[in-house]
Amino acid sequence: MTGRLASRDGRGAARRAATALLAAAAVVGAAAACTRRPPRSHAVAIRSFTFQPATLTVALGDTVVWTNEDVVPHTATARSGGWDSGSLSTRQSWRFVADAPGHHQYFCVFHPNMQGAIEVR
Ligand SMILES: [Cu+2]
Repeated sequence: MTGRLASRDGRGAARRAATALLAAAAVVGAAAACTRRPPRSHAVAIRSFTFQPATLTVALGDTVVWTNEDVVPHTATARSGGWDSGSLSTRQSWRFVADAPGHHQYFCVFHPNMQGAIEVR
């Protein structure tokens, strides 16, 4: 009687362990199937005549949002000519969706010494 009960408990424990293993395998499988993360948004502050951060690495599909925190207008303008925020006044924002991989160097047309770079991977 005691032996049979112990044996039955043993089978139950084995079944529970097997269930736990299957659950763990399902979690690992789900993680592997979901390697692409949803798009993110990255903020670049234009502050004290600098882009902060000056360099940024983002994933394809991510958005970069520049916000002018200075009291004078600035731009975020690609050296390639591919994109341009136009003049951003105080507290104005402009967003860019990183839709092509590559290295984007940009600057402010009003203050060309203001420079930044976006790396899209
Ligand atoms: Cu500027």
